Amino acid sequence: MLKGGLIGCGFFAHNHLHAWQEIDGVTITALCDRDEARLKQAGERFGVSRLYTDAAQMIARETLDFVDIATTVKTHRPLVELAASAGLPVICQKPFAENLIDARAMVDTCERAGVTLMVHENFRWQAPLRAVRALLDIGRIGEVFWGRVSFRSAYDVFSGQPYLATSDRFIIEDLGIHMLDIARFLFGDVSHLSAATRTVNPRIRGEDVATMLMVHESGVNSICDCSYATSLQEELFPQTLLEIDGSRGTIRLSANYELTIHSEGVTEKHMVTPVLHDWASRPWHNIQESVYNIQQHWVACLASQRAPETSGRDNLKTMALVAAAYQSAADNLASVDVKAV
Ligand code: NAD
Ligand code: 89V
Repeated sequence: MLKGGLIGCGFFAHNHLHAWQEIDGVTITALCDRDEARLKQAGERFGVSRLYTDAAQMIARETLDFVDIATTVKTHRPLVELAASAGLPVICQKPFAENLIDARAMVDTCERAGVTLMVHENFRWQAPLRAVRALLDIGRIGEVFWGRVSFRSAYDVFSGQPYLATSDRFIIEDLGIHMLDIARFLFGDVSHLSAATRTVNPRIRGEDVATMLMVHESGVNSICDCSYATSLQEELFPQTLLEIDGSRGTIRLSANYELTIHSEGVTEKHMVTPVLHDWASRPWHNIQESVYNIQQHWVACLASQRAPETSGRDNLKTMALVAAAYQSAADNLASVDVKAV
């Protein structure tokens, strides 16, 4: 049985903890949070009695097989480095780092220490997105030449995650990062990117609308568009919609998980509704299912000594897209050579 220690018992960590409880071969034996009330509440809710307000103490006193970091971004680098210095495999929530310098340093530190590092970049683990990727892999629509990854909503994310309203950077760093990672997952790595941003909601500090245009190394052209200022007749939070055009047809992932495949003149429709785990709640169940999926993948990777799909090194490429998007938006939609970022 793998023993994990979780650092950061806030809003999102409860999803990690529920998922760990459901996955075979793993158990969370210790929790850490600087906030004693949150720590105690999580300990009671998940039946964990080894509680720490200091991560270094937890790592020194416990016998752990890995560390799961679910704090916000500013603490990621010191905590990842702490785990690596103790020789422990480590999971780190997204956004992995505030900048590429920190991100590269964290990857180097873990590689030097010989510890596995996975970024908890879970959106690509959503079942509907995996279903689309499987169709692309078998060539259902021929050679893909165009794609769109879209997330448009007016959901009040700030009530659960108040820090999102006060950070200088908002939607690209928090949500666009998922969209960019999905674009990489579906269409491959990116050579050039241009972006434009807007701040529509006057009560927040960062940008809440972003549109990114990419040229992928595969030749695919794609658009990632995201907004938290878009009030639709039907609120679709937190669904990611897809449009993909290929030489033999098209794939659309539309509202409420309706998948349409139009290939060689024949149209098929399927529902690819996410599983509702018994601890999950709508509309978050889509994300909650992906948390379970990525953590199950982590356990399988540790067992087979495989690099996780969203390893730290892999995530540097998604981080580079985030940096390129802010760079382009600040420079009037300039085309950014992603390798030079
Ligand atoms: P939060 O502020 O609710 O929780 C973070 C917790 O970490 C707090 O309780 C805080 O006291 C604790 N903490 C901070 N530094 C610490 C340290 N050095 N040692 C111990 N405890 C420490 O934040 P949240 O909303 O749960 O977000 C956490 C992370 O999860 C963020 O990076 C966010 O972007 C990410 N997130 C991911 C998803 C997803 O789907 N992948 C969804 C929501 C949030
Ligand atoms: O997944 C996330 O990172 C979240 C949310 C989907 C709410 O933007 O912050």
